[in-house]
Amino acid sequence: MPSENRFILHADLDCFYASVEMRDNQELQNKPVIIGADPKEGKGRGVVSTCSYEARKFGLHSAMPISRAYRLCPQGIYLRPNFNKYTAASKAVMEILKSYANHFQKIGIDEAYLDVSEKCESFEDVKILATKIKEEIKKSVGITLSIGISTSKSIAKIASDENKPDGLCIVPPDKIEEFLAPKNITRIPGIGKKTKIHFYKKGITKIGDLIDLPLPKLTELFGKHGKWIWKVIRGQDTRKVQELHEGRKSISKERTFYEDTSDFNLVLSKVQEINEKIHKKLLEQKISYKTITIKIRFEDFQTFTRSKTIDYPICNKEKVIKIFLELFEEFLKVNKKIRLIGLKLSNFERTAKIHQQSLLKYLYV
Ligand code: TTP
Ligand code: MG
Repeated sequence: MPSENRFILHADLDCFYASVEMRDNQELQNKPVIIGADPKEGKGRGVVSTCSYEARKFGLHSAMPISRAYRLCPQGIYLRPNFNKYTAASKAVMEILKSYANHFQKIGIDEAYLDVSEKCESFEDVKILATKIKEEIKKSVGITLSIGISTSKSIAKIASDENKPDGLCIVPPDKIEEFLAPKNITRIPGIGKKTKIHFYKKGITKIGDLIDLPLPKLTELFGKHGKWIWKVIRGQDTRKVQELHEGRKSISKERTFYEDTSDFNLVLSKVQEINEKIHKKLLEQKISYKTITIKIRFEDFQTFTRSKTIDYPICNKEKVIKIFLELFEEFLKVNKKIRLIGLKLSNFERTAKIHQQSLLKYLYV
């Protein structure tokens, strides 16, 4: 289906953990509620997991050291997380969201994409549907969420953040450029803290600075990022809404170093970073794998892959690192710098196929 004929929703719960706590204790409503480590009157270690919108007015946000949060907002109500409650609330929300979608994809504990192209004919239809979804979740789970709607996943995601909390933001194709222009480039998925520096150096900070650049110019400046950006800002991100396991046989990620390197610790830390990301997705979707493949590209572009297949499906990031080290060993003696490193996990099995509960626990350490 051409991307302009799709209707994609991105749903994201508002200050999720804090919302659940406020739902369960009326006294917390409209107060600065902070979920995270114990602040110990400013001496505590650890970070803020999330906080209510009241607390955000004091400058608090996720991942902020709890000691700093306490200094900024000593009158806040500081609570330890209660994950069982959040998991139950997430499950209830996801079931409702899924029931409204033609295609559904859960992302993490409080986010999901819905493709509703087969049940809606216009943005007006989608708006009615989104309003209904919001009402049902509020009524049966007791918390609010924000929904972004557009014709692609990336624009829907940016839109869900637009009018938080309890927001609804619709971006039809002819409004995409206008919607994106004033936003910082880091709102484009894939442009993180590190990549943004490359853009800033070229005087590009806002998405509007990119809109008039033709595709060849963008690829010349930013390589594969250029092509991706060009597509995203035109609403041409054609990624499907689908669970990871649907039609997918492997998951892989690779990283090119900013400068070719012979520092093994750097290589290993990149692999660990990739490994964490991949496992986050696999764990969410309860997928295990039997084959681990590594990819190495040297400074002269010579590229090698090495694989190992084990007898039983696992989902164990420590084991992957062990196998990586095993497979990498033969390259330790190569007297060339490394340009790229990659990791692929394949030969998938849905966890449901593994029957032994005790084994399951062992595999998901
Ligand atoms: P988010 O959706 O990023 O944040 P949020 O739902 O709290 O707030 P927003 O209204 O801006 O969407 O994350 C969902 C939950 O994940 C959040 O409630 C707590 C948890 N989380 C952490 O524990 N640490 C973190 O650094 C982040 C970002 C989230
Ligand atoms: Mg959220």
